[in-house]
Order: sequence, then structure tokens, then C-alpha cells
Amino acid sequence: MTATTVHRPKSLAAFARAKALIPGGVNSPARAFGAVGGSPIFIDRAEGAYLHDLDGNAYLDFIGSWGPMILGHAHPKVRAAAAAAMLRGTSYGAPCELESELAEMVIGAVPSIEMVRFTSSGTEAAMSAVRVARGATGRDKFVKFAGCYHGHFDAFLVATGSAALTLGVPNSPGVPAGGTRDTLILQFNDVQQLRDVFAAQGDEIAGVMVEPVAGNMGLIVPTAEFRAELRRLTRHHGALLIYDEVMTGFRLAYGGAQELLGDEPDMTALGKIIGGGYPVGAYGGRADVMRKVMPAGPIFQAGTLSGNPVAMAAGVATLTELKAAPPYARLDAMGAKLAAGLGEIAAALNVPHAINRVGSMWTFFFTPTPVTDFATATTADAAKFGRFFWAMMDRGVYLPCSQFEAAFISGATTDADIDATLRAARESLALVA
Ligand code: KE4
Repeated sequence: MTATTVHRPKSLAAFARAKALIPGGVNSPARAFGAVGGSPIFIDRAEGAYLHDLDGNAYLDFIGSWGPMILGHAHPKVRAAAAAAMLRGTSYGAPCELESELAEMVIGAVPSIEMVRFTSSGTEAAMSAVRVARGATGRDKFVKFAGCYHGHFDAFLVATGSAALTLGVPNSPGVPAGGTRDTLILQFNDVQQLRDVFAAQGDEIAGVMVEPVAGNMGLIVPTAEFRAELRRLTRHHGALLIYDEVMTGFRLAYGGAQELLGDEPDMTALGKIIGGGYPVGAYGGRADVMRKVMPAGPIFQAGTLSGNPVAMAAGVATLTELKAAPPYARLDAMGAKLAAGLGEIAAALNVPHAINRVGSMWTFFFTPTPVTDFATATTADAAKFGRFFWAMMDRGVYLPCSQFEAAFISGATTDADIDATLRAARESLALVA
């Protein structure tokens, strides 16, 4: 049963058709609306800040394809670049200059990246970065944080243990115990636990992978102390610090979260925005480390469509636009207005809430508890979020379909859109209060 009051027969029929063909009717679980109930809405087209479904409904889009669409959908310059590239062929299986053009832009933008390798997804980028850290250090163990998501690589798919350090155990069938044996799960923002782990095992740890601003348990901001200790301890013990900026890269600043925060990891994983809506991931970092990647070095990694010319062209067009007309100040101002407005509305309605935001990334948590890590994030009332999600959807506002995801404001969003969102939120929060 879903809380929607709008009948969307064409989406329902499309979902029924898809479920007979594709597991769960979707090609990525996050889209199935499992966390909010009901059936996913099938999209007919997207333009600017809006999605349009098969039943003719329009929605102000706060997912933006889970981050990539910072310029808005179907941006004319991105569309034109991809179309022009397609006229020259869609995939060569051989190098082309567009790969170097996007590489130069990424290296020029991201402080920690001296050399970069493109992949076709963020998962490939993150998993390759871990393989490189292991190959470069000769060590097997690596650290991730409960609630951070780095894609579906076996070693990342581990249950989050108790508050104390736990060796990861798989939380998906098909992942052998050995696949996660060397994954250490810690708590985001827990400085003491980090110190304890490195004191005990620091010289066995190949790397630490972290979302420098977490977006996959809802938005959570790292403390300066946590980030400083991550850098100090990894450097002291010869482990590589890997920032997973698949979501935050080119989102929070042109140089990503690391530019905004003034941090310099050893490696960075990227994705989403750098493809402008096409499948692109990337990992990069210190030249001495990246030169160990095959064929320059012995660490293997490959991909048929890595560096695809059409995707590279879309990425170049996207980053060119972001550099020529940086949207970050306006995105931050709209984010601030939205967060303040939501807070005022929720307070007036006595709805317990916590709002976390950095720039254009934000999450409204249905909990009175400040959300600083996975444990506090999971105090949120996910069922209430599901009712809020559908109330907003029925008012033409498309939020991420889970309490534990970040929302994204796009550069195509206007102040009038933010005002309309606040009007919809006032009605929706009153309904679910
Ligand atoms: P992809 O393999 O989905 O391109 O990237 C994996 C990934 C890696 N690192 C971070 C920080 C990420 O956020 C992601 C993917 N993000 C999810 C949304 N939370 C993608 C949505 C989906 O899985 O469909």
C-alpha cells in the first residue's frame, strides 16, 4: 500500500512489464521505491530541473540522477557535445584525445589528482582505488565507515558491526567470507575508534576509504578533528587516504569536497557529474601511486568502454560549463533558503527533525537527534519519511526515495522552485506530523 493519492496508470503498467523482465523491475535497487513503498514512477523525459512521467505529471527533481545532473537535465551544451561526438562514432576501443581533454580538466580541478584513470562507473573507480592501495602498499586490510557507500564491490558489501571494531561480514549472498575478511568497519566521526584501530593494526592497513562528506546515510558532515586524524594516522602508518568523491566531486565545489574542506587525500574516486549523465567513473591521485597501474605498472584494471568518446565529450562539456559559470554560490544560497524554510515549517508543526546540508546536498531527517553518524542517522523515522515522500511527490516534488539518501539541488532550479517546494512541504509535513 502506498500513501500516494495520485493514480499513475502508465507507470504502474510499465512497472508490471519491467518486473517480468528485470529483477525487481529496475536496473538499480535504489530506484525501486522499496524504502518508501509504492511503485516507482517511470520517466518519459527530463529537462532543466524537471522530470516528466509517463502519465504527464511534472516533478521538480531533487535526485538529479543521484547526483550527476548538476546543470539540470538535457543541458543544451552537454546535449550538443554528445551529439557532435556521436557523429564521429560512439566507441573506438582505441585511445582518443577527448580522454586526455577530460583528464586535464579533472587533474586541473582536483587538488589531490596528479594522474587519473577513467572507468564506466563509480563502483569501478572505488574498487580500483582500493586495489591500487593494496598493490602499492603490499597490504590487504582497508578501512571503510558504517553508512558510507562505495558501490557494489564485494569488499564493500559488509554488515556494519557493533560500535567496536568488527571485521566485516558479508551482508549480501554471493559475497564469500573471504571477500570481506580484510574490510574493517569503523564509525564515521569516531576519532577514538580510529586511533585505536591504527594503534593496533595501522601497519597492516593498505588504505582508508571515506566519503569526505557522507551522502549515503543521508547527508552527514565530518568533523574537522575526524578529517585531520584520518590524514595524520594514514600518513604516519603508510596507509593511503582515499576520498570517495563520486557524489561530492564537482558537486560541493569545482574541486570537490577536498577543495571546500582544504584536504589532500592520496587518491580520489570520482563519478556521476564528470560524465554529465553518461557512464563515467574515475580514480586518480599521486603520480607515484598511479604509475603502478597497468600498463605503466603491474596493477591490473581495464574496461571496454572506459574513456568512451561520447561520455568524455559530455563530461568535458559539463566541466567546461561548471568552470565558466560556477553555480556553487547560488546552489548554496538556494540550499540555505530551503533548509531554513523547512526548519521553520517543521518547528511550527512540532515535527521532530534534523536537517544536514552542505551546499546543494541536503537531508531532512525525521528525528530529534542531531545526525552525526550511522547510529544517529538510523534513529530517523523512515516510515514517516515514506509518507512525506509521497505527499511531496503528489505535489510535484521528487525527493530521493529513501530517508538515507542525500537530495541534490540543480543549477536549473530557481528561487521560485524553492518557494514552491516550501509550500508543498508545509502541506506535506502537516499531513505526516
Ligand atoms: P556507481 O557504481 O553507482 O556509479 O557509483 C557507486 C558509488 C560510489 N561512491 C559513492 C559515494 C556513491 O554515492 C555511489 C553511488 N551512489 C548511489 C546513490 N546513493 C547510486 C544510486 C544507485 O545505486 O542507483
